[in-house]
Amino acid sequence: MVYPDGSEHIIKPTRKETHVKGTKGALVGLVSVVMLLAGMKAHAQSRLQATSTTPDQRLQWFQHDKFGLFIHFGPYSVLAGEWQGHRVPVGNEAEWIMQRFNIPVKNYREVARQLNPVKFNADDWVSVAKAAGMKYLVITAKHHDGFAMYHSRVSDYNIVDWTQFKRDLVKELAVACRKQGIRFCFYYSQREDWDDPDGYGNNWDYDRSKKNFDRYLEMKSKPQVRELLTNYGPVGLVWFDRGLETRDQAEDFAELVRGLQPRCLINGRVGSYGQDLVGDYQDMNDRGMPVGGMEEPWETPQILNDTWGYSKFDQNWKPPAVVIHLLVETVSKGGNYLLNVGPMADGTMPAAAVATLRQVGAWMRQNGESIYGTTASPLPEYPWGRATVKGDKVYLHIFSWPGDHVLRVSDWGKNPVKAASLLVRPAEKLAFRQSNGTLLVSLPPQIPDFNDTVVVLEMAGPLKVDPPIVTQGSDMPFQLDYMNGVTAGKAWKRFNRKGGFFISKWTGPEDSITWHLLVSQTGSYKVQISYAARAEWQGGKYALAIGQQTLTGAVERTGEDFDYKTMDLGTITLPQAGPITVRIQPSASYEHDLMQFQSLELTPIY
Ligand code: H79
Repeated sequence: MVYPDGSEHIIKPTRKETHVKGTKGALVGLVSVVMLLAGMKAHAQSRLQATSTTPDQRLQWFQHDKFGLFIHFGPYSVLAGEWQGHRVPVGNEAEWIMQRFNIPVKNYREVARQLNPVKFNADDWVSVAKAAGMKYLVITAKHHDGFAMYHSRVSDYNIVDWTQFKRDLVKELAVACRKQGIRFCFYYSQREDWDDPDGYGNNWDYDRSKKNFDRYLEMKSKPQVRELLTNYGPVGLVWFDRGLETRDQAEDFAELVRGLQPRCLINGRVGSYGQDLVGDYQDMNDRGMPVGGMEEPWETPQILNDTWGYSKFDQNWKPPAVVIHLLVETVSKGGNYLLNVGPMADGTMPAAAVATLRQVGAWMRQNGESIYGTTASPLPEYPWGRATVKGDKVYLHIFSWPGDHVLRVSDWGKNPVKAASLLVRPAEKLAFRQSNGTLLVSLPPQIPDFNDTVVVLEMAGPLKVDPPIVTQGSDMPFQLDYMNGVTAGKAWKRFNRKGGFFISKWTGPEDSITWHLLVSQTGSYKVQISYAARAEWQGGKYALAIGQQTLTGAVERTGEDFDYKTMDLGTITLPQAGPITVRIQPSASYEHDLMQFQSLELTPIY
């Protein structure tokens, strides 16, 4: 298949699989020899580095497309939030109903038998995504309940062999996606399986002490992922959930995906939530939104009401404006918005969800230019809205229209503007002027779009914004972290379930974090740094420049990933009030990350 960007997506024939498996053994063997030779150092090197595509190439479409449709559909959709008179409260996930009421496997299996979405039409679902301006679709091929929504040869607990419906829903979606130009992707819960005595989660039917998780991985989870990557054409991404126990297990899954479809993306939840990223990009927590922009590719899974799987009780639908604002906010922070619909048991989508997505789509048809292909904006979150950026264009998204029809864009600096207009009325130029670092744009008196009116600014060059200034109250420490710091080189602002927001990926002196401080209290300061480092990163040197003074530090092992510790770096003196720069960077080039940086604290002492 050739994609619109000209790239080709090749699925390796299954024949090759055995080959990949064979070399994997050899590769692991090689890695262990290298590890023996080089001590712990090789440990930091993932065995996944030798693939035919780079993460940048794989991520191109994802970072351009921004907006995807998540679909949660399975036996839980039949129950629709109710089991024997017990209701899943609104606000809780209806697809968790089996676990919530400890429904015995034999009963849930009967529910699954009743799954018969007679009104299902793959083209209808895909056209809902298409009409909304979404570019990829992620279907739950198997959720935690263990039921496969495609024709699996691994287990007959699947929609074709188990139900009277007998159709391969995933296959029909894959075909419809290809026809309509939407990237086909699937969700697969690789660890949780409430139907299988060896999967995670079911402690009401099964004796957990007898659980053989390896058996589950080898006999069901991996073989099913293999089927899905072999029989359904090119897959845009695999959306794993809830992580795995060890890094090795996660790398096994990543290797399985790479071996079959080298261009297919892998989301961050393939690996343990307590460890650094194994996949291609990171997912926020369910419905999570970062504070400030992330520099690593990321996505937020979001819902239209308050559940993923359909609940007949939940009518708490977000209005189109809220969906548009969340999309814009996500994109303004460099992320992707994966928005869920839970279809009903008959195979149709709730009318309210479809209506909302159509309205979002109407907005996208007019304003898509301000979403697709944009990058994170360096401008702050404004009370009136958000900004997105593409090359020399800045898009100002107005969520709340100023009463005096003058839009005030603070923190603008001195960036020269060539022209301003509404995105939907390019011919009518808007008057603007700059005053003391604020850009003022004159808006028309009538609000063109109550959801979000976009003003496009044509610039003479890329937007440059002054770094944040970190100020100080009396006796207050300077707290220097990812939010107020500026990264350079490979140092990246990132997120991890356990690690929270942090900065890492820096390996050499050209990679740094800088803060701009305004000192008001002169005198002595205690300097402390908080970071996490694996054993094999121990001894890495870094330089910490505070104004004219430089401290050097050596990285100490703190434990596993994200086991942050706070270390004393000594005392310094800040003799003068006024601006100073603080910068931290690796002193030499390393084969590995310097550290997972959390914060630097300068505390006044007397
Ligand atoms: O598929 C959707 C969720 O079912 C899945 N991820 C999204 C994409 C998910 N897996 N785990 N979790 C979400 C987090 C689990 C939260 C829980 Fe609970 C809190 C499980 C038990 C308590 C929420 C509340 C679910 C049941 C009750």
